[in-house]
Amino acid sequence: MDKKLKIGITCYPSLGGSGVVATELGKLLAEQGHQVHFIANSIPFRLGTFQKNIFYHEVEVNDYYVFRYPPYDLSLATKMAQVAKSQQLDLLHVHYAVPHAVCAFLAKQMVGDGLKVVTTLHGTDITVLAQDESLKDLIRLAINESDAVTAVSQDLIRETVELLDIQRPIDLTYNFIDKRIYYPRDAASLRRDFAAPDEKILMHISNFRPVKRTQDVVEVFRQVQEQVPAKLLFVGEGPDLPKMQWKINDLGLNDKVHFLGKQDDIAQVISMADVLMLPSEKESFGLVALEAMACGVPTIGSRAGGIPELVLHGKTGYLSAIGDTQSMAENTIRLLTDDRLAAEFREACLQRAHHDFCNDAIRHEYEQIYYRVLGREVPNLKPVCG
Ligand code: GMT
Repeated sequence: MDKKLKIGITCYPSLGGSGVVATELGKLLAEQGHQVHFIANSIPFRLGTFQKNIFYHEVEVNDYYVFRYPPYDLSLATKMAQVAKSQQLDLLHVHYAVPHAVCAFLAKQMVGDGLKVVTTLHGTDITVLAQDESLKDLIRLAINESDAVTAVSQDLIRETVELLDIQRPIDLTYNFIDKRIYYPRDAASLRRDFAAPDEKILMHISNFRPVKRTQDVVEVFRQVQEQVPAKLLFVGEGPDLPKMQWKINDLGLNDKVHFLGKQDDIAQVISMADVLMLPSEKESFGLVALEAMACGVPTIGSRAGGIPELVLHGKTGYLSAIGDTQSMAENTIRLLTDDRLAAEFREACLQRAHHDFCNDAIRHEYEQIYYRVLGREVPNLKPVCG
């Protein structure tokens, strides 16, 4: 019997951790011989060049003039059902509950119970959107009707259960990194472009939304650079960018802060940094902290959401209460001024990232879930982790 699966994956294809995780998982599954069909409104940005066993189906939206808001969700649900039928998919794995889990539920109504649905909750689909009365009941329905639900941290499971009064089991499946991509790169020459030899580099990478508290990053940096020669590099783009620029200008820090924009090769960029700043208000996991950890860079962050499950306080970084910029600055200074401590943290980061969040092991966890919902025996697919 052919034990390989045909899997439809839907995610947000542009910048964002959930899209990155979904795309990297799809690539890993394809490497294992499964057929992976991405169903989305554009090609996921991390998909890269052609890879065997990967297919892409674009959702076309009907924008008939009576629609004030063209119904993307309905077109996506229909496309999911069409692809499921034409490609004989075993299951749909949807990332981010809104609207993807709801669309998968609709697709299943069209196709029949043979099509299984696995939903992965990533963060604000619960912590923000499930608080919205206009969406709450729909998200609860989509979660309850999925054949399996996974979440990327224990804290996200707790919040889902509490906010939506969910009784069904939710599997914990952490995010992962690919150690073929995320390892300490030689960044000496790139580093020289931004910092003098005696200067340290602080870095923040995100989509600059209010939950990221980028103003705290600037405030921490203001305190740090008064005691340690340093530069601050921002990577990404997003709605808070103008506010950040005003604050940097007001503080007279223009010559010490650089904006690099969106970057593709995050491992190369992170490898320049001495610390990653992640002072978020909400953060179900913090994929960027894992990417930094895998490159040997510790995180200075907040104790929001699932961050403490990833960043070990005093070992792979330092965590403080949300908004406590003074404590964050003190921790940063401690790490930047003690070379022995920094080397210990770097080693602990590499160990933890490459052993506890190995892509092969997490891919195997997802496969076990797939075979379970299909009621099939799990083939022997032992992960290979270093
Ligand atoms: O939930 C979001 O805000 C969007 C989502 C994304 O697509 O980037 O981010 C979430 O999912 C990531 C991947 O699982 C996690 O690493 C992020 O922590 C999480 N973001 C938040 O919880 C704010």
